[in-house]
Amino acid sequence: MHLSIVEYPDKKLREKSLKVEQFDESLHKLLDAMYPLMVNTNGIGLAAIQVAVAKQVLILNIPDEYGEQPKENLIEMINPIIVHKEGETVYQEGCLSVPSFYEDIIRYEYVTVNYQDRYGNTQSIEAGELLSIAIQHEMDHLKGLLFIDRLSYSRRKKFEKEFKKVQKEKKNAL
Ligand code: QAP
Ligand code: CO
Repeated sequence: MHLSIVEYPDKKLREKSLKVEQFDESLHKLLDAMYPLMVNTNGIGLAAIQVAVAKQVLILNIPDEYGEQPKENLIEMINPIIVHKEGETVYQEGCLSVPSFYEDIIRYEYVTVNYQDRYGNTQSIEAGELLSIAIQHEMDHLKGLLFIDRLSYSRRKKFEKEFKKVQKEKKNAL
């Protein structure tokens, strides 16, 4: 299965992802193809819509205390729902679909998420720190939202201006 990252401003990223009903081989093939793509592009989280598949599927691999991302730490979430949220935190987020841009985003500090694994079994996780932020960022993708949508009006304007400038520079370099 060949996958590539859909980048902003592609409208595909605005699609709402559909609930997964079939926990079959095609789901497993998708998950198995998303993992190497995420690792090879230096990602810590990836939603299926970022590879043009509008399904409620996301993967997370938060670096450990040594900055490593062993596959044992991979979390695969299907049909996630936030059932509890608490506190507020700010983190400078990036996104594989908005390469080279980083912005401070406000999120819940802790979340409890119910989801299904690749076999359709119900799971629950209580997350804090970077995992909590990553879950919320990836779940936004399932709703067609990007982290830049959470910027204030003036910060967003500034982002769009910078984005246009970088696009122009990239075009001129060709
Ligand atoms: C979402 O983001 C996230 O611009 C995952 O050039 C962000 O993996 C979760 C990346 C912040 C928690 C906190 C971005 C790689 C990776 C880039 C990513 C880039 C190369 C972003
Ligand atoms: Co993202």
